[in-house]
Parts: sequence; C-alpha cells; structure tokens
Amino acid sequence: MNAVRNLVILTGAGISAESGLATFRGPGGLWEGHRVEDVCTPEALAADPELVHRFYDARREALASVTPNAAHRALARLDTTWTGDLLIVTQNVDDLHERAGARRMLHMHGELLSALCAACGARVPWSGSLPPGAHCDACGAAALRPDIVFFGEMPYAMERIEQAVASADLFVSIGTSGAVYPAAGFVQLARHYGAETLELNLERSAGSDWFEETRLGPASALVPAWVD
Ligand code: BV8
Repeated sequence: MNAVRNLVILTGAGISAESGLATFRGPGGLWEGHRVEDVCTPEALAADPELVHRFYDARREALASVTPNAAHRALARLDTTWTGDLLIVTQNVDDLHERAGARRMLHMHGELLSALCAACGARVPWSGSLPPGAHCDACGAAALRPDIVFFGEMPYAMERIEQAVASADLFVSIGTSGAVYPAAGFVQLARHYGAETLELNLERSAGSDWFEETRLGPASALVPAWVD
C-alpha cells in the first residue's frame, strides 16, 4: 500500500460477529422475531417505546460480555501507525473499535453507549438500561431515547464522511452486506473520485460488483492479513 496516502475504512456488523455480536441479516439476525427494519424506526419508537428501548437495552447490556477481536485490533494498529489520513466509518453501534484502541473513527448510525435528547438534541453518555421518559440533564425534558440513527433519519457526520471518501486513495469495506444506504453507496462515491476499492467480507455482498477486489473469509483472518 505504499502509493496509498489517504484511507477510508467502512465497517459493518460482520466485523463484530466473531466477538459474539449478532449481525442483522444473517442466520439468527432477528431479535425476539423482529427485523431491525421494524424496530429501528421513529414510528416504532412512537408506537411502542418499551419495545424499542428494550431492543437497545439488550444490545447495550451484551457489550459487557464481548471483547474486540483480531480484526478490531488490526485496524487499531493501523490507526496508530498510518502516517496518511485515515478514517474508520463504522455502521456499528458497539464500542469494540474504541476498546481495541482505534481513535480516527466515527459512528455514522449512533452508539449504544449514548442517549439522545429528542427535545434538545443533546447526546449524553449512557450505560445500563434507558427507560422511556428518562430526563435529559441538559434541558430537563423527559425525552431521552437511544442515540441510534433510525431508518428515515439522517446518519451522523455525512459531510465529514463524504469529504474523506472524496480524498481517499483507497476505500476498504469490511463486514457489511451493502443493504443500507447511504453507507452502501460510499464505494460508488469512492470510485467516482478515483480511489481503489477493496471488500473484505464473509460472503459476496449486494455491493461486491462495485469493488475492484473482494476477498472472502472471516474478518479476524482477512483484516490482520491485509493490515500486517
Ligand atoms: C436515510 C441502527 C435519508 C443501529 C441502522 C430504497 C433504496 C435505497 C435506500 C432506501 C430505500 N428505502 C429506504 C432507504 C433508506 C434506508 C435504507 O437504506 N433502507 C434499506 C433497508 C433499503 N436508509 C436510511 O433510512 C438511512 N437514512 O437514508 O436518511 C434522509 C435524508 C435527508 C433527511 C433525513 C433523512 C438510515 C440508515 C440507518 C439505519 N440504522 N441501524 C443499529 O440498530 O445497529 S441500519 C443497520 O444496518 C445497522 O446500522 C447496520 O450496521 C446496518 C447495515 O447492516 P450491516 O452492518 O451490513 O450488517 P448485516 O447483518 O446486514 O451484514 C453483515 C455482513 O457481514 C454480511 O455481509 C455477512 O456476510 C458479513 N459477515 C458475517 N460474519 C462475518 C462477516 N464478514 C466478515 N467476517 C465475519 N465473521
């Protein structure tokens, strides 16, 4: 990778699968029989806040029993040694990249360990259960909700992501099905701006045809092999 200066790495649920966190669309990707598309919407939150809060409480609680895997650790090593620009854009809401030591990263779909005030927009660190109607310390409203980007809501940091992709020499996608936009469209943007593109995934994804190279296998093997 000597000719490459600026890197953008997109990660999805597949990078956390070997840590024991379920993916969304694979076998067992349902939660209490619900598809993420049915629970992860403003309509579901309004209609059944208990269900939606319970969905994210369960996933927040699961974080305590999992640890980063070799793929997270390899990306963290890359982050500490890479002298060019580097941005890890994760669709994941777990904290495994951070716990592995990654710093130049952002969560475009929100974070389990954060709560969002629906009244004032404040994002506050949160661990443990988040009941509907919890009070916001910033504005006092009983309006805290999971700090999760639902379907139909704008992902975080889109301008920053698009600028990074536009100046990337290499765009790498790891562990994502390419089912959800705008993340699934980043590879097309990268190619438009002339970046090389590489996909590391367990199986071919909806976006594989857009990548110049796709390597198939578990992230815990493919990512260290690529980084090191
Ligand atoms: C928006 C929250 C606009 C957090 C999530 C029709 C066409 C195009 C787009 C749309 C459309 N209809 C609606 C849309 C837009 C919609 C969308 O894309 N829908 C899809 C379903 C068609 N997108 C949105 O609504 C987005 N917002 O567009 O806003 C807007 C504009 C202006 C103003 C306001 C709004 C918001 C999308 C975010 C939704 N939130 N989750 C959470 O609950 O976790 S999405 C959810 O899916 C997760 O975030 C997840 O990250 C994401 C993608 O899933 P993956 O990470 O890829 O996981 P998946 O299970 O699918 O795949 C895992 C992969 O890993 C597989 O390929 C598997 O093979 C691989 N794997 C498994 N094990 C391993 C492995 N790989 C390596 N190693 C292993 N061991």
